[in-house]
Amino acid sequence: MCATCGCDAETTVTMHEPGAHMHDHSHHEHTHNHDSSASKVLSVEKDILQENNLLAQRNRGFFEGRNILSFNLVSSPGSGKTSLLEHTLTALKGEMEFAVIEGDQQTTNDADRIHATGTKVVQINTGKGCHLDAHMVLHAVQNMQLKQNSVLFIENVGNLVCPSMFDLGEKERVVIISVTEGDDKPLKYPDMFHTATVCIINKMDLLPYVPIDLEKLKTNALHINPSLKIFTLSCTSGEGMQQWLQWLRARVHEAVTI
Ligand SMILES: Nc1nc2c(ncn2[C@@H]2O[C@H](COP(=O)(O)OP(=O)(O)OP(=O)(O)O)[C@@H](O)[C@H]2O)c(=O)[nH]1
Ligand SMILES: [Mg+2]
Repeated sequence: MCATCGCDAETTVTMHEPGAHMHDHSHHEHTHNHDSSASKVLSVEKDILQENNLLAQRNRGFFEGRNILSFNLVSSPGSGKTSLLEHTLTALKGEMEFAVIEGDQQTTNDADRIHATGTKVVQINTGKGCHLDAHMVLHAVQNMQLKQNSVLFIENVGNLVCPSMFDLGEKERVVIISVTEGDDKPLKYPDMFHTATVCIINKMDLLPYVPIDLEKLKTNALHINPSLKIFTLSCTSGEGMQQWLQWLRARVHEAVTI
């Protein structure tokens, strides 16, 4: 259960009996009752998101004022966010100025990995929190002395649900999914794919070993969000990496006047 975002407030339990129709609402039971305590939970959630949106706007202004192109990297735990950053930062070193904000519940492991590439990095530990929010990012960037005309990557906490609700003020939201996660994930976690602008399908080197329909995964992602830009790559073998790097170069060129 999430301790900070109130995202359990609308939990529903759906029971499927053999032969029952999938969308039969008579089989839906809400785990909370509709009394005053439930409505309090909902209004707190609304307040949290409203406050977050205001701070996200502030971040957006901060980034735009300094011509900083910002990316929010989101995925399930372990899909390859840090691996993608390690490859990207190493490959494009010297071509452009980068900074990274790392979000994890605990440890500085990911910040250490980014630091090893020679990139400026700040680690945010969210404790029991399951996502980064705009306030955490605002606080981090105020202490980072980000350069004008630079690129900021924000690696969110590994979680395919809650980070979708929290705008950080980013320009691009990149959802990463690895082939080991199954082709139905965009349908089961639609908010993340709906709010993303880019989708990276990672761990393509494992494709021969896992029962997944890659075309179905792409079709499902595009069904949720037809404007998603999709890349297939492997951080391990390097296949497909050049297409991502080329797109990133072009995107930075378009957005950042160096
Ligand atoms: N086979 C294979 N393994 C990969 C690939 N990319 C990442 N991995 C491995 O997957 C594991 C998780 O990678 P990370 O980059 O730490 O994933 P993450 O999304 O940053 O994880 P969290 O920050 O914990 O959510 C590591 O053991 C990586 O070596 C890939 O393309 N192929
Ligand atoms: Mg990571």
